[in-house]
Amino acid sequence: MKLTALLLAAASARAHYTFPKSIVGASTSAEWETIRMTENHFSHGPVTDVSSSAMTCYELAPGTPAPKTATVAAGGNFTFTVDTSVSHPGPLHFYLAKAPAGQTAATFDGKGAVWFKIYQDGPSGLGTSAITWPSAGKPQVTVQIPACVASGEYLLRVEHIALHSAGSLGGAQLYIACAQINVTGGSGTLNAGGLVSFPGAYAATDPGILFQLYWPAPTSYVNPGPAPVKC
Ligand SMILES: *[C@@H]1O[C@H](CO)[C@@H](O)[C@H](O)[C@H]1NC(C)=O
Ligand SMILES: *[C@@H]1O[C@H](CO)[C@@H](O)[C@H](O)[C@H]1NC(C)=O
Ligand SMILES: [Cu+2]
Repeated sequence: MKLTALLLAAASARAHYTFPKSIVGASTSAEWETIRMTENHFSHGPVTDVSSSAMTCYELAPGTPAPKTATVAAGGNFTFTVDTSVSHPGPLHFYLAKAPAGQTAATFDGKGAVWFKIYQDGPSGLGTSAITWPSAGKPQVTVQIPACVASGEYLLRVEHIALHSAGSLGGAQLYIACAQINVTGGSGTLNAGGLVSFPGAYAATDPGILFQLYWPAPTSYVNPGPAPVKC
């Protein structure tokens, strides 16, 4: 009995994931070197309350920055490694928030209406029993930093929403982390428009959060949050 419970706990911990390292060009960081250590760095467990303060960056110790800020060219790619892989089905999102004047990526807490979405994806196989998202099984996830953002320091927030249990309220599992980045060579022409806050941008009843993945086979999926910005 006890052994079964332990094995089940171990199996479910393996099914969860974190985003511990960054890769920019040829440079791979150490774990939690450019990414703020998350509360689930050991358990790998998700955020399930979209109104919780953990929705910002899921930090283990808010106020403690990552040791380094990664430099990335606007228009270039930023990769988060996944420990060990995106093992649940659901959408991948990336958001940026610019550090306000007088602050750096290291000092910025990401609170308030500061975030804009730069990427979201949708599923294939809607209406069938084989709905899949592009990130399924990936050991790393990559986003292109828009060429039109202003140069400067930002928090880059990765969010994967696992939908396998999302058919009941509070069942969606959100896997979140924030990297500290320094964007260089941005044109600064982007008007990001209505910025959103985390927590705040999502409600537990949003159709992309409270979502029945299996039967009857869903024929559409609406990503929560704002539309991604376009250059
Ligand atoms: C940047 O990332 C995108 C999306 O993952 C990928 O398609 C593209 O090949 C990457 N570009 C480079 C130069 O790595
Ligand atoms: C960010 O990049 C700018 C331009 O290259 C540089 O002057 C600045 O020192 C960098 N800041 C950090 C924290 O890396
Ligand atoms: Cu899991």
